[in-house]
Amino acid sequence: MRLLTIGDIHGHTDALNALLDEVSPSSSDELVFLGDYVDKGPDVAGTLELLSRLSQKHDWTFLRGNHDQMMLDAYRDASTFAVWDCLSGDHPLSSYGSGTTEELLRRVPEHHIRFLADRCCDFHETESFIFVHAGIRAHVSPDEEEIDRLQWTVLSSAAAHFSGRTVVCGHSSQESGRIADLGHTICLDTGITKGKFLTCLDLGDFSYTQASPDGRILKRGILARSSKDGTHKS
Ligand SMILES: [Mn+2]
Repeated sequence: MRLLTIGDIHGHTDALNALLDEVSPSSSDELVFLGDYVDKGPDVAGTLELLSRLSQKHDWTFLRGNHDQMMLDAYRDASTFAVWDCLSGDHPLSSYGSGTTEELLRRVPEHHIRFLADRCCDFHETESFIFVHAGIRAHVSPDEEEIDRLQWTVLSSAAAHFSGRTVVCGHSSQESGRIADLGHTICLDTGITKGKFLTCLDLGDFSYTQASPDGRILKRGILARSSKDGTHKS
């Protein structure tokens, strides 16, 4: 059994398909998706269709990112539409057809909304890791942390968690395309929206695989872990 995690997808279905083909996770693997499935990218409809299908077939974990939350809020409450509209990128729902974003939002299939609303969760824990979309305060347990902080915290404010566990997050886009490893925190948003990669990391041996926006496997490697106080370990 492997423990695998995949960073921010943002509608890049081709990259997601390429990664899944390459890594080939099964039901006996534990796979944690770090959230931000929607906005900014080309094929939100395809990504949500694929993830909702996988979520029915496998007992995997799907975190809800701030973009997923904003879209869901806009769907449920029109007064929050403007906030999402500001941050969602141009034509976030173009993969659902033509029309204004407001019109297309009404056309999103119910099972895509249900996936975001009911199947996704705000954090996930194992013995050694805490998975959140964006971050968590160092002295707070995940089940006591505010959802806004889990979804919006920036990596620059990350600090070693009191539990001693490593925090695994996405959200803070790494324009270098590289996994950010602070020792106590690993960030897997490797900049697919900026033409870089979607990344899958194996938290057993720290091997990783990266796919490009056009769905090619471009890179494989082993993450050389930093120690928890941030010093580099060879
Ligand atoms: Mn995010």
